This record gives sequence, C-alpha cells and structure tokens, in this order.
Amino acid sequence: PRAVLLSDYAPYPFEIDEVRLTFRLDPHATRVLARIAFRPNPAAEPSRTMRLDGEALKLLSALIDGEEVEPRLDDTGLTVDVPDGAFVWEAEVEISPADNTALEGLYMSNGMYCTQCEAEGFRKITYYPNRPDVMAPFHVRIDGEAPVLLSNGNPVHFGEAFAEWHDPWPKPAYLFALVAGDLVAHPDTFTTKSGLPVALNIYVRPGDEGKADYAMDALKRSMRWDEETYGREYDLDVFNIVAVDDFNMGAMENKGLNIFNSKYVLASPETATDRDYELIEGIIAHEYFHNWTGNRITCRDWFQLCLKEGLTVFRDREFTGDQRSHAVKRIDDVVMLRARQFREDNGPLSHPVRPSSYIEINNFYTATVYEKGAEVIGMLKRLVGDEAYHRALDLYFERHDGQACTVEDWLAVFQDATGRDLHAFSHWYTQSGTPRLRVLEEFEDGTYTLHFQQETPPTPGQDEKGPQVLPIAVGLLSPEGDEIVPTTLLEMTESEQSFTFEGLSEKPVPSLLRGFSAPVILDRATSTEERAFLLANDTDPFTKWEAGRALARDVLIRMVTDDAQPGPAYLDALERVARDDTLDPAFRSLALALPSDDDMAQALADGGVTPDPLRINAANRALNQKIAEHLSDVLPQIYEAMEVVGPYTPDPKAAGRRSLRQTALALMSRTDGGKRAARQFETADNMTEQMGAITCLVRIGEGADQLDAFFRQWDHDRLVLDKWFALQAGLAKPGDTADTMRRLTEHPNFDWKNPNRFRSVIGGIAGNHAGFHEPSGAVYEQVIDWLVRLDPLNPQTTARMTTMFETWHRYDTDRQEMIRAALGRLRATEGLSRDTGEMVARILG
Ligand code: BAL
Ligand code: ZN
Repeated sequence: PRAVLLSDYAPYPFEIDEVRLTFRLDPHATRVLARIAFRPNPAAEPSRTMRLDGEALKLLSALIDGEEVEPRLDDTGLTVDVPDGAFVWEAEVEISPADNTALEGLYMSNGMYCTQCEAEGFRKITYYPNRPDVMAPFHVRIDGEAPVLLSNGNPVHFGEAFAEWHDPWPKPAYLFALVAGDLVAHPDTFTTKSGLPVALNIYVRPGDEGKADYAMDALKRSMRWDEETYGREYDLDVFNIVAVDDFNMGAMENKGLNIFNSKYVLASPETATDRDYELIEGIIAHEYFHNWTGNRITCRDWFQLCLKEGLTVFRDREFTGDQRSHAVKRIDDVVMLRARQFREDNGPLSHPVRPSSYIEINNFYTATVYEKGAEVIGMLKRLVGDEAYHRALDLYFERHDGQACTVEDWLAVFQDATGRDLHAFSHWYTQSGTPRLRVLEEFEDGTYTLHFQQETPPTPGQDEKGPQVLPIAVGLLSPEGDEIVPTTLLEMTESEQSFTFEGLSEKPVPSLLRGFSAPVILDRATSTEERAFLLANDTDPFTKWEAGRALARDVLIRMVTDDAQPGPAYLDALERVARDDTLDPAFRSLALALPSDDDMAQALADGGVTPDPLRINAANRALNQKIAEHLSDVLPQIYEAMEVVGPYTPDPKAAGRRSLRQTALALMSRTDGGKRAARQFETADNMTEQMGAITCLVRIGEGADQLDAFFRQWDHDRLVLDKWFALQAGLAKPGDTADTMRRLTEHPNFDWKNPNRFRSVIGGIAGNHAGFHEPSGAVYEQVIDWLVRLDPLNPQTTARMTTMFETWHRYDTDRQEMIRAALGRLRATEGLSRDTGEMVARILG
C-alpha cells in the first residue's frame, strides 16, 4: 500500500454547502441516500472531475443535478466528471451493518445500530470526500423501527419510525454519528453561562438505567469547567451520549452525539472500581472538551491529529487535577507516559508528535500523539506562563473557529499572542525520540552551577537530532531540608548549557525537573542518601515521589544484576512515608508502589543489561516481601485507619483512602497467606474492595474459590466479567501463562469478537511481563494465533494489539528470534489487513 505524505497535502477542489442523508435501516441492507451540494473551492486548483472516497459500498444510483451519471468505481472510491460551477450530487448505496465486524462505519452492537467514523469510517457509509478539511452542515433523516433514532445536532422532526436531525455547525465527516436501538435515556439539563438550556441524555441499554448517574455528573462538571476555565460554552440544544458494548476505542466526540465504550460510562458502586470512576470522569470530560478543541476547530489533515488530541488530553488532565489532586494526577500521568510513550519512543514505532507519513491513519492514535502531544502543550504553557497561555487560547478560538487547522496555525497564535519566537520549540512536533538530559553540578564560593547536556538518540527515519527547548523546573534545598530556592524555570535551548545560583552558604541539594516539566529521561548519578533525603524533604510532590521511585528502581536493578538485598536506607525511607500521616493517602499509596516489570526491563536495557523477565519478576516479588516484612507493624494500622465507613462514594478523598488501604492489604497478603484479603472479599460491598481483595489473593497464588464465586456473582455483567478475565491473564504465573491463556480463551464467555473482552485476555497477558515472555515462546505463539484470527474481522484492534511486541529488541537473542518468527508468521498471513501489515512491518524494521 502507498504511504500518505504530509508534503502531498492539497486542498480539496470542492466545498460543500449542505449534506442531506436519508438512512433506511436494515441489518443486512441499509439504504443510504446522500444529497450533497458541491461548489468549486476558490482556494484549490479548479477541477472538472471529482474524487469521492468509498469502501464496501454497493452503489445503486448516482445523479448530478438530477441527471444519471456513471462514475468510475474502484476499490477505494469513485471518480466522476462534474459540471463547471456548483452542482448537486445524489447517490444511493446499500450497506450491511450486521456484517460490519470491523466496527468502523455503520455497524451493529447487541442489536443496535451505531457508527464510528474517525478517522475514515464515513467512506463505509456513503461516497464522500472523507477528509477533515471538508466541512459541512448535515441534515439527517433516519427511517427505522427502533424506539430511539439519533444523529448529530438538534432534533427537527420525530414521528412513527422516523427522526430528522439537523446539525448547523459545519463539520468533517469523521464527526458524523448515527445511533438507533432499544435504549433508555438518563436525562438531565444544563444551563449555559449565557442562559441557554441544554437537554442532556445518556442512553444505555435497558437494565443499565441505574449506571449513568456518575457519567452525567461528570458531564455537567465538565461543561461548567470549560466555561469557567476556557470560556467555552456548549452550542446546541441537546447533548447526547450513548454507551455501546462493542467499540474499538474508548469513546468518540461526534458533534452533539458522543458514542462511548460502555466501560467508560456505566458505573455503580457494586460494579465499578474507583479507577473506573476516575476514567469515566476523565473520558467524559475529554470527549466533551473536543466540542471546541477538535469539532469547532478541527484538523486540516490527519497529520495534525495532535492539534486536537494533545490539546484535549492536556485539557482533560487539567480538569482532573482541578477536580481531584494535581499532584496525584501528575504522577499518574507520568507513570502512564513512561509506560506507554517512552516505551513507544524507544523502539521501532517511534514517531514524531506530528508524523509526516502513514499507511493507515488508525495506527497513529498513539501515546506519542496523545500523551506526548499533551506534554508539549504543558511545556508551552510553562514557558509562556498561565496568563499568556489563556490569552493565546482565546485568540486561537477567535481566529480559527469553524476552520480546519495545522500545528503551524496553533504556534502562530502563541507567537502572535506572546511575541515569542517558537521556531525552536516547534521541533517538539517534528523530532521523535525521548531526549536524555545529563546533569553535573559544581559548587564554589557560594555559587552553585548546574551543567546540563541533552541528547536525543536516533529513531527510525531520524538519525540526526537537534537540541530541544527544555523547560527545566528546579528548586534547591539546604542540607537541613529547607527550601532555599523555590521552583525556578530554567530554559534550555542548546545541547549543553549551564545555569548558576549565587549567594549560597552551602552546597544545596537540587530538586530537578519538578512537576516533570519536560518529557525527558533525567540522567544524574545520585546517591541513595540524597534520594532518601528528597523523598523525605522535597516540597514538590512529583520530585518527592520520583526520588522514591528512583530508590526502588536502583534497589531492583541491584537485586536483578547482583543478587543484592535491599538495604536499610531504602526500607527506612519507605517506612517514613508509610508512617507520615500528613501526606495525602493517595500520594502515599503511589509512593509505596514499585515500578512495573516492564519499566524495570526498560531501565535495565537503558543501562546496557539484557533484561531477564523471570529475574525481574522474582526481584519484584522478593522486594515486595521485604517491604511487607519491614512494614509489618505499620501496615495493619494503615489498613484499619484507612477504612472508609458508610456507604460507598466515588469521591477522590474516599478513593485515596481506599487506594492506600489496598496497598497495605496487598503487602500484608505477602505475609499473612491472604487471610485479610479473604475476609475483605467476604465483606466487601463495592467493586473496589472486592476486586482489590481478589487481586491480592490471585497474586499470591490463592483465590481459586473466590474466582469461582466472583464468576457466579457476575456472569451476567459484561464489564465486570472483563475484570475477571483480565485479572487472571495479568497475574498468571510465568510457568502457567500459556495454560491460563488457553483456559481463558476456551472459556464459553470469551467472546473474542468483543474488543473489550479480547483486550481483557490478550492485553492482560501482554501486561503480564514475565508470563508474556515465558522462555519457551509458547505465549508469543498463542497471541499470534489470536491476532491472525482477529485480523480479518477487526483490523484496527488487531493492529493496536501488535504493539505488545514493540520492545522485542530489548531481550535476549532467543526471545528476539522467537518474536521475529512469530511476527513473521503474522506478516505472512494471506489477506493481512493494511492496518496490521503496516504495524508488523514497522515493528520488524
Ligand atoms: N477522537 C478519537 C477518540 C478521542 O480521542 O477522543
Ligand atoms: Zn480525543
């Protein structure tokens, strides 16, 4: 397949005044009638032929200005001669939603019709210029028997078995949505800052009525927050959300009709964990915020995906920080960034935040575009300051409302609003790879100097790298633990640069990269004592946590490479955190957690050591055991003290207490044979505690009875059952993983065509580092068998799952060969999708 290049961009030769669509719904033979008013685009080269994208469509008729025409059809669309000037295109096609297993375009999930059109699903609905820079108002009529018939915009007419919707806001086709089914609404209302009423509805399947309260509450808080923080108001009479069980992504921001994976809408205390509630809040906010950053201002082409995604992730992070805790949110985000984006950036799939070529755009909904894209916005905000950031955003909305924009437009707004030259900064969008920042220090005559050196390693297609603009937030502490220089922003622009602090009476202890002010790998030889000192004294919660994390990492590395035992410096430092009641419980919980096995594999590989997954896992278990023994006095106290009495509420304070309580329980289970966890399983009245208890048990090789009981209790609930599958896949012991995987995939409830269920098992296995990499390679083979099977049905999810192999280069030659052979088998599969083909080719290099 041919690569699409950013440099090939040309505007579409036609603009659209209006799109009118009529759907006659039928599972196997839905008719779609499109009436589209085109006119020449004055900004493009004139053309007397028109190209429309279309896939898997049966064209029944085509007319231009009422006259039948005969377009030239091919695999990806059609070409047709058009008159000079404006004209009306009318086409009727037939599609089969019931056979659409790829879950792109119009498909069926549990008997309901729904759509997913980002990035290029609309071409499976009708012939259309399926690109984000072609925007139009849509008028949609749906003829169907279902009680609920929804599309974008405002309702116009309703009647017996039909509904008409009008969306006045010009939008690209990727934001089109249609839903039809037997659904029940959870209704509410919202009044905008300007006093306009908005009818809100969350549609769920009958039986799930009670599970949308929290999502609705999160939606209303998001709407208010966007008004108060960014001055953005909602712009339609209605805002609808629909929960769907079969969905490739998390959710989708279709104009006025967000469609969600039900996992990120449905929650009740009995079925959802604290983490689920937090994700629901964050994703509801994310999709809602897209209404301005994505919908009102969209992307010119898919290379600009970060323009809407990086910014919207940044906005949802700010929202969650405001609603919960900025410190905890930042730590969570950095853990995720390192686990997903640094991992991606360190391997064959590394690409810039704005890529310049793709074969299948679905493969670029990545941690780099989303998470690193958000980091770039965070750096920009830090560099220009809060006030200037909001001034620039106001200008962005004013200048570009209704447009399809580029990263250049975005940066120009900042340049114009602040007067700052952002040329050097723009390299964050084009240069891939994670910079390494080396630090040396010097102290002489009261002057303290920090010498920084940055280097970004070569990545695929980019051998030479220049320096990045790095905002480095630094604070200095006295050896007594007092903050003598509060957080100061150093702006590094060169490959090597030094910064001095004068007038100090003694050599300070630096607290570097506060708030993780730049997405880099900090490389500084630091003693255990200094790390313990920072963990005890740093005033910045991120660097305080980071000091503990680095201590744990150093200890684990020595355990893996030298069979060393954890020393008292680390264990005592951890004990101080555990006992420090002045710290937020959620923070304490994070500080007591160890780096994941995958993080350790990366840390070892970075240090030139080939990671042995079994040794890493053994070290993790041994260290947890040591911590549990060392903290044996305080853990039961924490467990008791953090009990949340009264009915379950998902508020962040209660969730933080439960999180610390769970950390204590997990450690105690290492030494009490799971006694307390079994008790908690019996008494738990909420999913956080039930799941927490069973996780502790399964992790120590117990819990068979509880797994059976859990299954019997929840076999009717798809989302809870996903947890049951994921837990066993994620915690299977290395020697048992292949058998566990076989048992789970042969289970009658393993509905492999449902992406959530597939991800629970296959993704759960991939997240089980030692199990996935068990030495025989049997698990690799089983995973590949499943990817071969899923690919013809659902290329998008298959391609996404191949990333579990992206780190193959880290491991020993035996594992490398086995992974390469397994991937080679996938690559050689006849009829392999473009999605998966591209990913495997990139991973293999
Ligand atoms: N636009 C795809 C789903 C999301 O990022 O919100
Ligand atoms: Zn998004």
